[in-house]
Amino acid sequence: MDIKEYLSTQKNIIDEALDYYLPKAHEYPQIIHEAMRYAVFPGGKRIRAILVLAAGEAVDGNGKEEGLLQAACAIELIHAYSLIHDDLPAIDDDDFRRGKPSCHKKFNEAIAILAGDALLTYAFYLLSKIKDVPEKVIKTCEEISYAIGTFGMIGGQVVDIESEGSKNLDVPTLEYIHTHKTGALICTSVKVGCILGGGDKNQLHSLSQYGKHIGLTFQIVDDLLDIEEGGKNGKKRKSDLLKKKLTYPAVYGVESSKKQVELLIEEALADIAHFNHKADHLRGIAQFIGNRRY
Ligand code: GRG
Repeated sequence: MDIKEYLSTQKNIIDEALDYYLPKAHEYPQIIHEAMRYAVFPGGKRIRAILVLAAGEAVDGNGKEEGLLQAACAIELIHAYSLIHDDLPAIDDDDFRRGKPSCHKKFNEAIAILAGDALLTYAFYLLSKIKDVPEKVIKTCEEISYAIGTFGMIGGQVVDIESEGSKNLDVPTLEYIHTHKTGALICTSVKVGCILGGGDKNQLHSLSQYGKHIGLTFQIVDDLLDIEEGGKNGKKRKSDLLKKKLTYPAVYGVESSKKQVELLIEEALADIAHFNHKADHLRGIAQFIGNRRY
């Protein structure tokens, strides 16, 4: 299996589905639908959505493809919302995202805030449309809403903002920020794939561990890319160094951070070692996350 080929094929599937599910740009009031689509297309790696599909495959979710795809798109819309809000002047104040003006620069702040809110709202509308037993759909909504709320992504973002500029290199705070701000949505993507794919309790536990390990890895690698590429990762985005952010390389140094990435990927692979070949895509994604250059 060539992981790059797999990721590219899956990204196309996700892009087509997002285009199908999202309100069309010409629908009234046009500006909000244009802004939503502007933030979603052309996308990034779509890694969270791909994780939903790969986790569904790992638990042999045959016949569950449509629900998995809807959940994958919902998670990608939530990711897009978080990026719009993250770029706002009140948060990270970034003028560029994915190589083009960020949403508030292209439109204006009010529309960007509302486009983020609209993507978040639409994500749950999409989840409510999944045709599966109600318990699974409710469990999926519970899982996602918890992961992106104050005990997950928003909690991580709040602590990140609060710790900005702090001179204390506090390791527990750093871990909290990484596992919540970035890790929670990544981990929940894997768990949702398992739930909607029909995985059992033991599989959910193993995949949850895998999700935690790759989620933390994802942000450490992001920190490393930010340093190595001098902030180029976001294409003209302000680097973490400039923002005096608490990052892994700032606390542990570059070499030790790279070592931790290697160890975390080994742990992620060990978490799913007892799964059969249907988890090979999850294995490939873990390695991709550890080695990614973008
Ligand atoms: C309600 C104000 C408000 C905020 C919501 C903004 C926010 C909470 C959380 C921020 C979460 C965030 C932006 C985390 C950064 C995670 C990260 C590394 C993003 C980049 O992800 P990639 O590399 O991006 O997957 P692509 O472009 O590939 O999709």
